[in-house]
Amino acid sequence: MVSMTILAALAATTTVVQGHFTFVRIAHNGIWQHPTRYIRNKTAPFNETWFNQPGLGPYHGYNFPTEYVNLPESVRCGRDNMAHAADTEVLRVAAGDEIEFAHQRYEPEEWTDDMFYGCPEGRGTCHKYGMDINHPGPVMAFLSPVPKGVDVREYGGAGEWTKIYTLGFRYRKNETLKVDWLAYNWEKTPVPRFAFKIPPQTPSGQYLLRMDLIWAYSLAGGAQMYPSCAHIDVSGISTGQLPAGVQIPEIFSPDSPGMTLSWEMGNQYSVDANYSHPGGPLWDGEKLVPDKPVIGE
Ligand SMILES: *[C@@H]1O[C@H](CO)[C@@H](O)[C@H](O)[C@H]1NC(C)=O
Ligand SMILES: *[C@@H]1O[C@H](CO)[C@@H](O)[C@H](O)[C@H]1NC(C)=O
Ligand SMILES: *[C@@H]1O[C@H](CO)[C@@H](O)[C@H](O)[C@H]1NC(C)=O
Ligand SMILES: *[C@@H]1O[C@H](CO)[C@@H](O)[C@H](O)[C@H]1NC(C)=O
Ligand SMILES: [Cu+2]
Repeated sequence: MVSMTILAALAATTTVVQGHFTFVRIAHNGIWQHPTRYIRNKTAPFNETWFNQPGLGPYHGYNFPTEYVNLPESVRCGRDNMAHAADTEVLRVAAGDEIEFAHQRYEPEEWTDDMFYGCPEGRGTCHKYGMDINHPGPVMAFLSPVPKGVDVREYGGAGEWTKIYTLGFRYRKNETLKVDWLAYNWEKTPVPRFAFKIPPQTPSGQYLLRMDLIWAYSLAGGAQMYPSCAHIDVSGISTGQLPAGVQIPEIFSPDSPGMTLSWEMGNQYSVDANYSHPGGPLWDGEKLVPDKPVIGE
């Protein structure tokens, strides 16, 4: 915690980059779109409260985390996202199509084309620029159907959200650090791909597609979130509705599942009894299932 506080304080008072990250790029069926195309941009710098760190002042850069104490809009889709919603295009996809997100660790004024284009293995951002993920936690995606009569460019996400993807951890029984978060590449190897399918059973219609990494630790209320939302319009053969979802920010309150960890789990030594990933159950396209890790070898 101490080192995080110092890092955040540095980032708040200087123009240090790479403290955190934002999901800024989306691929549809393997085709990367330009950075922030189809994804609601954020306003930066933006001033809002920090939890438990009054010394930091209100300043938040583009890549800074969002906390439960922040505005509901910030927790849903990123700081001041509604100011950018009308300018964000809508990506047309078919139910069953593949989506991938990529993250960026530099602030927008530092972005260069070669951070994004021509990356090895067809990635959306290039690992050689230091695109690691420096926080342990699950990466998740959620869908929120746009209410009838409303356009996605006007919808803030106050309705329900259904989780469709979680990239959690591998349990390493024989290691000291047993909780090996898959996105967290402290060994500095390239991050795994954040790729998933829009479930084939997804009903036609417009949705907000929300991507996040949540770094929960043992300080209740201190969890860091990294939300970004894309506008999508799904064409499918299913009619009807998604199963009942959860509400944001409520599902990310400090006492909700997965949002406050024991010291041991926060430091990767063990898994808390009855641990579930945050954000409610996972929809597998047919039913909602508890989003719990598999604790095997
Ligand atoms: C997104 O927002 C950032 C920070 O406010 C800004 O620097 C950048 O130019 C914006 N990008 C687009 C495509 O509007
Ligand atoms: C935002 O917070 C920073 C740091 O505390 C301060 O310097 C700046 O004046 C504030 N800006 C606004 C618009 O309130
Ligand atoms: C873990 O340790 C046990 C006991 O020493 C051993 O039998 C098992 O093969 C090990 N598992 C792995 C994945 O290394
Ligand atoms: C375990 O978690 C589930 C859902 O997260 C909850 O409904 C249940 O009450 C919990 N059980 C215990 C023993 O805490
Ligand atoms: Cu960070």
